[in-house]
Amino acid sequence: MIAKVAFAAQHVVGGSQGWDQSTDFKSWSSGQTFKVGDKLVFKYSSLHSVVELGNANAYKNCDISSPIQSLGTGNDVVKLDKPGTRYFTCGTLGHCSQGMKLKITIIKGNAPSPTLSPSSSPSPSSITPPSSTSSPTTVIDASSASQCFTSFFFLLASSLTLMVSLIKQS
Ligand SMILES: [Cu+2]
Repeated sequence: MIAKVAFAAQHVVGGSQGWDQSTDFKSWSSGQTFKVGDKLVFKYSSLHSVVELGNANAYKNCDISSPIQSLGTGNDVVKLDKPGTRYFTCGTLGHCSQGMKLKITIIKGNAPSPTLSPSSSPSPSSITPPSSTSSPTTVIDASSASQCFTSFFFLLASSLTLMVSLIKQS
C-alpha cells in the first residue's frame, strides 16, 4: 500500500467487483490514471479469462482470433511497461459483447523525469561556476590588497613611532 503511493500503482480491474460482465469498465477506467510501471490486476472466477487485443478494431468487433496474450489464472497481473493504448476482453463466448472489455491509455508517469533532470542540471551547474569563481577572486584580490595596505601602514606607523621615540631619547 505504501509502495503503491510512492511508485507503481496496482489497478485491480473493476475495483471490488473485479473482472466480470456486471462491472462497468468504462466508468471504472475513467477514474483511474494508468502510468508506465503500473500494473493491472485481473481478479475473476473460472467463468472468465483475460485476452489482450492488438488494436482498436479487434476491440470494437470483439475479435479474439489473434490476441496478443491470453491469461487464465484468475489473478493475472499485467505490467504496463510503455505508454499507449491497450485493449483487454474476456475470452468466454459472448462476454465481450456483453461489455466485458477494457480499453486503457497508459501515460508516461514518473519515468521521464529521472532522464530529464540529469540533462537539465548540468547547464545550471556550468553557468554557476564562472559567476561564482570570478566574484570570489575579485573579492580575494581586493581583501588581500587592503590587507597589504593595512600591514604596510601599520609597519610605517610603528616604524615612525619607533623613530620618534629614538629621536626623543637622544
Ligand atoms: Cu467473461
